[in-house]
Amino acid sequence: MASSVCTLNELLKKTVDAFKNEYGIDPEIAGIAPGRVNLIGEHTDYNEGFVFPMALPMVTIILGKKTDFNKCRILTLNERADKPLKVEFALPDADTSLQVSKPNWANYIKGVIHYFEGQKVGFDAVILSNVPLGAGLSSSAALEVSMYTFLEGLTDHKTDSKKKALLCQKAEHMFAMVPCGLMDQLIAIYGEESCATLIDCRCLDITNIKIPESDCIFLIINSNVRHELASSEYSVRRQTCEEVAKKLKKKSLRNITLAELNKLNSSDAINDKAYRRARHVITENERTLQATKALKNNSLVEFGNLMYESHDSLSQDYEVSCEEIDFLVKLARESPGVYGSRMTGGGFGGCTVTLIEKSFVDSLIKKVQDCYTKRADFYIVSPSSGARVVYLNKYA
Ligand code: GAF
Repeated sequence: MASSVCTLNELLKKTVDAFKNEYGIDPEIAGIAPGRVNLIGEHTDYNEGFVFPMALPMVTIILGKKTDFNKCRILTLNERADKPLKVEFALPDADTSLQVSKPNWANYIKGVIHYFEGQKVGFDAVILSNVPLGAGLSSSAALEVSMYTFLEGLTDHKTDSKKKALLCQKAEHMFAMVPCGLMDQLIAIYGEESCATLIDCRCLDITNIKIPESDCIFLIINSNVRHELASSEYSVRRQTCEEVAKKLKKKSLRNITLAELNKLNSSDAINDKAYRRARHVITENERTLQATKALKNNSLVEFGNLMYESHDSLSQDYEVSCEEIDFLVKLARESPGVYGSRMTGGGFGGCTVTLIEKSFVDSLIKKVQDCYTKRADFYIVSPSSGARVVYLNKYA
């Protein structure tokens, strides 16, 4: 059976109760932001390319209340910890600034407070999330964007949405030391019910495309593996792409055609690995645009085939998949009712996303449970809304 995602109201209620229990008062404001699943367009965002994600019904909630002290007190009900975790730090003044320190999760929050455009205020808060952590479903951006949204609610300061995404990304670069692209922050803000979102990461054009009604759904399968090299290899991929673009005197791979890349390759100016990395990015951009058109035209067979091609390119050319994820995609590929399947997110573990006819979901789940030797989790997901502020009087 697929895990049922608890409703937003249930999650909010749980977070409100935890806040009252911890601080003995009622919370006033909640900032909410979703995780995401990327349907196609992987490792293209930091190459100024195209991505096509959708926001998930799973969200991170940060709720709380402004205080009169220059202090931030935060309790997180992290699903992986056996007991709630707390952090407390002073707000910076004219002579100090927030410092990166342990625990690491708090650095994402400190980074957002540091870059928040509005007035810095002290607060008490509780965080609760049902976005699976470290599973390639963008739990980090959900944390950053929910924090930023919470601060907007507390201070009545509204930042322009694209700027907000960029500031959250900067928080991740500078405080969590992760050189991520911008897809996750943008979709956490711009996600819309019933739609997947085409993002042009060069000019930040955002187009919500309605997913046509059909007998199919998107099924996420969490491999529950996360290989250690994920973060170091991400930086290496990014650097390789930048080097190839530089060799062709271009700002990014977005401006390079396959013919130009092949010419560079035949002059021996790049090695085979760099060639394959760049080929993935260039072809993935093409696939993403084709997939968007296919979805608009309700051509699910074409969309699914592009998902498979994307996976093969990520696995063979970009080399960011792993044995477990390749196995899950292969199982899906061999199963009836499946249109397409691929890894999603940064890679080296995490999740697959599969486009499948509703009536075949149970049999695929059963097959994975029988054949995959580790524990897998399953989520049937539909596209959901982006970040929002909730005023909590009715939950008090
Ligand atoms: C991670 C990054 F955070 C994104 O910016 C993106 O590059 C993705 O990996 C790969 O497409 O989620």
